[in-house]
Amino acid sequence: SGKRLRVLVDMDGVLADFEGGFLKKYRARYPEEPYITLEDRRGFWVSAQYGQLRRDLCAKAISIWESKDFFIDLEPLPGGVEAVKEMAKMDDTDVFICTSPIKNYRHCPHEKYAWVEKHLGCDFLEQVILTRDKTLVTGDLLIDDKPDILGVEPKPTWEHILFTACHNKHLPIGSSQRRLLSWSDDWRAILDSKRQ
Ligand code: BVP
Repeated sequence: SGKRLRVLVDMDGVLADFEGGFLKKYRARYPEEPYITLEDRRGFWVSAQYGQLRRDLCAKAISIWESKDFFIDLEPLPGGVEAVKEMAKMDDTDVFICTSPIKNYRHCPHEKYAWVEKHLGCDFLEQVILTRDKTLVTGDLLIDDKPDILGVEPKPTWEHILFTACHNKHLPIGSSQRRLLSWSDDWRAILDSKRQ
């Protein structure tokens, strides 16, 4: 079997429960304000949907993930940490965590590294890629819950596998786009389909 397989795995919404963590802390901080249940979430941007609910709720939503301890406190999504650890042990396979930090850098980049150390171990810190443009990163697969992954490179090397999340589960699946429904779904078959 030919060259090594390189898998890029997103963090928020794929390994870490951004949506659940957001809703819990938003409701605790703003108990009198309206909120959007995970069942009613539509669109990748939480801030945009809260802004549509009421104009001032956009800033209140942003205040949640800009707060200290938001990213480090995120719970792992079921099976994600186990899958990534297993993937990393497979022959001829390189796994990287590929995640976009928010532009307010006070806490987020630090806490993303701390989360990886806490849940995957300090050896895994070698595998972290923080970038606002994932199209510049080369790989065979990118497992990510964001439906549209755009950047300066018009032809990224990876195949985007859409990881199902509350905000994207109603989207019609594009002609050729493949999905991973959860970490209980057959991620090994998706990896095998890319091996030479
Ligand atoms: O750091 C996360 C949270 C943030 O964008 C980043 C998405 O990274 P990837 O999952 O693509 O790697 N984020 C920001 C906003 C609004 C900002 Br204004 C949002 O609504 N949702 C969201 O995830």
